[in-house]
Amino acid sequence: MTVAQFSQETSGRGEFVRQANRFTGRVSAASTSRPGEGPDDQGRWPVEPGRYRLIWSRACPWAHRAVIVRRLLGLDDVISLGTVDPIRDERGWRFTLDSDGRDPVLGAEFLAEVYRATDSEYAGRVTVPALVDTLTGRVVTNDYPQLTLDFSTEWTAFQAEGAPDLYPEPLRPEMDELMSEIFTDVNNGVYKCGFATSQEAYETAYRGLFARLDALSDRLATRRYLMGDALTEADVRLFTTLVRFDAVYHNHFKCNRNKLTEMPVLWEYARRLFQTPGFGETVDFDHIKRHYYGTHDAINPSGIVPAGPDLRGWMLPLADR
Ligand SMILES: N[C@@H](CCC(=O)N[C@@H](CS)C(=O)NCC(=O)O)C(=O)O
Repeated sequence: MTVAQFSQETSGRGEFVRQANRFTGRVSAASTSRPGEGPDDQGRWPVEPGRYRLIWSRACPWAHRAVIVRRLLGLDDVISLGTVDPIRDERGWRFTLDSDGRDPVLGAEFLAEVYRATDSEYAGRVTVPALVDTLTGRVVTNDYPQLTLDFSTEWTAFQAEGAPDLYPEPLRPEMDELMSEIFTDVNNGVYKCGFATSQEAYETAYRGLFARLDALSDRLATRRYLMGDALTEADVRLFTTLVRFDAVYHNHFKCNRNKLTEMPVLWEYARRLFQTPGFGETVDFDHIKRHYYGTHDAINPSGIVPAGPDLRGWMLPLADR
């Protein structure tokens, strides 16, 4: 019998069906709440520098996305950052990287404490990223796709001067469609390959993944970035999967038609992003590898972390373009 990594998120046909995001609060420039207050009557939390804390794992692609966007927009001093240990124990994400094993701002040892303080009935997986209100110690949101768009659109008053517009209004319809395809086939596609418990579900996800990567490669053959000449959130979203591809997904999740290094357009594109400020310095291959290989016991029961691949290629010079 095949054992699912997440049985509650596995369909009768062996497909991985990701849980919904439980907390969907939004910090909004339109909130009528005053500083220090909770959400207004429309559920909007006030934009307030220094108030919210982003909790991430350096291993997690969904959380990594938020950290890159935060950095590109110059919000590092506005929204603080807490980092969990890449290895979860049976109580979930831990703050063991902090000196006394507690997040210095939230005082919690486990992220699960923060989730429980927000919803004592919460029974799903406790996930990163999570944006936490430091005044009440409650989760505002773990809705990772909306979180980063809100960093771009709601926090403009606190962004660095000259910060890029990562979600330009005229491009939104096309970007939304593209990001949805990237989510389904690539970001979540690698998980659907890795966590499938039937051959058919795996092969369907595998075909979808590589067909989409081929299409993205064609698109990028004539453009510097997915939406043209300027970097957008679509690039951030694709990058966090590409940067994990050879180190983890190719082997651990059986996404092995090709390595990223064997797809020339995507490899050049991913390296270009890696070498762009805001990207490479937020990548931690050690955390990435230890997390995936060390915590998915259903698909890697030994917990052995592969020694490879050789990662020096990420800093290879780029083609003139
Ligand atoms: N919030 C989303 C995505 C975020 C997510 O899956 N994060 C992973 C790390 S990459 C996580 O926190 N997993 C905790 C767990 O599996 O217990 C979800 O619930 O599926």
